[in-house]
Order: sequence, then C-alpha cells, then structure tokens
Amino acid sequence: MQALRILAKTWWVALMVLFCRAAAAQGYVVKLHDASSANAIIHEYGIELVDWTDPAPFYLFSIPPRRAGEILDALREDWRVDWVESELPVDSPGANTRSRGGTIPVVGSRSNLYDQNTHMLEQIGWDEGVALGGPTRTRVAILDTGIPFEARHLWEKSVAWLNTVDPGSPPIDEGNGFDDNDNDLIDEGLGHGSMVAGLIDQISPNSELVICRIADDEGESTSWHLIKGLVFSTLNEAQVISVSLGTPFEFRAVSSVVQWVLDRGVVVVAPIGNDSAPIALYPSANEGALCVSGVDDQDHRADFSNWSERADVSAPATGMASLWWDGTIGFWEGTSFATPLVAGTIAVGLSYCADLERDSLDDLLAETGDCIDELNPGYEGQLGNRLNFQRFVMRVRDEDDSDVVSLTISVNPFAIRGGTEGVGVITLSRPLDEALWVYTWVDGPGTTLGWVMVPAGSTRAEFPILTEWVGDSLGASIYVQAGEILSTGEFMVIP
Ligand SMILES: [Ca+2]
Ligand SMILES: [Ca+2]
Ligand SMILES: [Ca+2]
Repeated sequence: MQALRILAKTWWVALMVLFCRAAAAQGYVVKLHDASSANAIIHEYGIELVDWTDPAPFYLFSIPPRRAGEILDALREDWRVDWVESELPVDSPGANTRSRGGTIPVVGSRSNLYDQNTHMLEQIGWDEGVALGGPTRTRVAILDTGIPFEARHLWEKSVAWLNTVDPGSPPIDEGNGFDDNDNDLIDEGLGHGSMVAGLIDQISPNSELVICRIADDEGESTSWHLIKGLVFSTLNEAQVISVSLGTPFEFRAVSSVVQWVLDRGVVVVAPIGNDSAPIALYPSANEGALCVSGVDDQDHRADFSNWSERADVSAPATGMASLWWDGTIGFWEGTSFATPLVAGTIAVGLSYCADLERDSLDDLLAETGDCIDELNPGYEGQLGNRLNFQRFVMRVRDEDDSDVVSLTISVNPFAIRGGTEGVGVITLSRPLDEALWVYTWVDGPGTTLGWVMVPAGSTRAEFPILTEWVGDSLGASIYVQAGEILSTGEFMVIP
C-alpha cells in the first residue's frame, strides 16, 4: 500500500510538472532599435522582461503561451523592435563524441600536458619561446562549461567570469550526476570547457582569461546564453573569443550578436561541427567569424569533422590531451578542441601586435597555414589550410611597425620539472642591429642576477634559474643612457 501511494504521488507530481512545463511562459529574444523603449514595451504588452544586455540592445522577454501568437504578431509590426525570435538551443558539438578522463594529475603543472601533446604541437609548428614572447598579454574569452575548481593556475589568470547556467556561482565545470536532457548519457558535456581552457593555456600561456559558463553539464546552451557570454566577454575587453558551441540553423539572435561583437574588433573562433557532413555550424558559419575544421594527426580530415567552403583553417581535432574537469588529464576528440588551438594562436599573434587588422585574419591564417588539399582528395578547399603557429605569429609580428623595443620575461614551462634548474627566457619585441645587455633580478629588484645578452639580430636569450625561486618574482629591464629604464618585465616563477 505504501509503495502504491508513493507511486501514485510520484505520478501526480510528474503530471503537475508536465502541466507546468506546458503552461510555462516561453522566452523570446528581442533586439530593440533603442534601449529606452524597453520599459514602454513591457507595459504596453503586459509581458515580463527576464534579462537584458546593457549596453548591447538584446532583451529576453517572457510571454505567456496563450497570448504568444497575438503578442508576437504585434511585436513584429512594432517600429521599436528590430526582430523577435524564440530562445533556441545551441549545443557543444563535442558532447556526443568519444571522451574520457584520465588518471594523470595535471593541475599545477602543465608539463605533463606538453609531454602528451608533443606530436600535436609539432604538427602545428608551436614554439614555446614564441608563445611566451609577445610584449603584451592578450585577453581570451572561453564560452563553454567552465573550468575545474582545482585549476588554480587558470583562476589566477582569469580577469572576469560569468555563469549563466547557475547565476551567481563561479563558472566551475561540474556535473550533477543526472541525465537532464534524457538522451541516456549522463553529464556528457562535463569536462568540455576544461579541455578547451587547458588547450588555450597550452598554446598561449601568457594570455589572460575571461571564463563564461554558458553551457550546462549536458553540453546544452541557448541563443540567449550565447548572447550573454559574447556581450560579457566583449564588455570585459576580450580580444579573442573561443566558442566551442554550434547549431546547424541560422538564428537571428546568433548572427546579430556575432555581428555586434565583430563590429567591436573582437575575434570570434568557432568549430565547423562533428556531423561528418558538408555543412558549417553557426556561429562558425557567420560572416566574419573564423570557422575551424578538424584533422587527425596526419592532416587527413578527422572522420567526424564537417567540411564546407566556409572553413577558414583546420587544426588537429584528435589524439590531444588537455585539462579534465577533475584536475587530471582528459582525452577527447572533436572540432571543439581544434578551435582553441586556433584561438590560442591568434592570441599569441595579438600579443606581438595588438592592433592587428582583424578583417584580414582569415587571409593571414590561410596564407601562413599548410595546404592539405593533396592529403584530402574530395575535400579540396573545404577544410582550410592547416594552422601553422610559428609562421602565423611571425607574420603577425612583422606587421608591428613600432620602433620602440620592449621585452618580456618568462620561464620555460618545459624546463622546471622537479630538477634543480629551470630556464628563464627573455624575448624582445623586435630584433636589434646590435647586441643588447638586459639586467635581471629575482625576488623584487632585490637580488641582482646579472646581465644577459640578447645577440644582434635575435629576439631571444635564455639564462639558468633555480627552482628555489618558485614563488618569487623574476624580472628583467632594458636600460638606456643615464640609468633610465626603457622597458621592464616581471614573471612569477610557478612550479
Ligand atoms: Ca544527457
Ligand atoms: Ca546533468
Ligand atoms: Ca569565416
């Protein structure tokens, strides 16, 4: 009897939930011509304003279903409304591809990841000296499922964060153990954002981060969450946005907000999709966005990657390791993970030349990439050239016409791994005709290390450092005549 009662009660609750769902007001995304008309619209139509993006002109209204038809017709005719569209789903293309976590701890030390990814890094021509060398730090936004709670090194680089899945909480990549979307996969999006963030951090270790958790643990998001993340990242001065989400349909909300972001000089990088089909998902297919296709470790199209003439560039999408949500190493495949390789490469490029012309980025990626058409018969011109990190960054650096030389100092992440010595790296913003002596210190300008010479025609010098300096600040300065400092750089030595 008890069991029956519980069953009956459960059945009644389930029916109520279904009923409430059916009756629940639907969200509509609206773009207004003028923000000042929002209040008048709410009152005139008797609808609820759920959320908005000041100063961007996007609004989320809630409209009761029984009046939706009539109100939508009127809104579409309203001269104050640019367009109105239902809040629509946008998902992580990776969420249903093969994934697994690992057992190798990676938090606190990137070197395990570099070891795992040796082939991938060689394939794209990555170079750590170049990656660490730009004189400015680029700000990269990651729109995904968040980052691991344990990843202190990423939180320390994060200058702003947003969580639209669980508003008010930090954007932690975590799962609830339930199959919320009823597809027989539990938390299939979990770890997706950690993987993307880990790859950005490997490719572009000096970048600052803006972290937006806009997709849930099932890898699901909506056009409104995407709007929130893109606007937030732009307002927080992200220069590059890596967004590993996609939909096969062209939504006005997505096209419109992507254009709003591009108009502000921000670079949007997105995956082509994993359907093994001749289509590019949006936002990668949006005009002005950079569309990334996926190749395997031999530069053949990854068997799941889509292809399209919209593809701007291809990058490895298989067999790479990154950060997993629980702080170990994760392995996952998908164009979602080719995307951060491109976003990270552009971030390094911008660290050498922050005012690079954004409109020509697709041409620069094509021009500096490696042609893989011969390896991919039948897909010629539909994957893009394969990303070449070093050639791209060097080409961007040549665009920088500033005369002043500046320096950065960093620690080679390959070098500090349990031994007693590491390698400090000094990189100049441009080569000089004569050798340059750079003054170095540790622990504030307290302890002089000595002078390090950057040879004529070179931009780089290395010097030994001790692991007992972990936690200390390592610094370098270029002096000009009369002891005046022209440029100085500092770097915290972390394990
Ligand atoms: Ca699921
Ligand atoms: Ca879940
Ligand atoms: Ca494009």
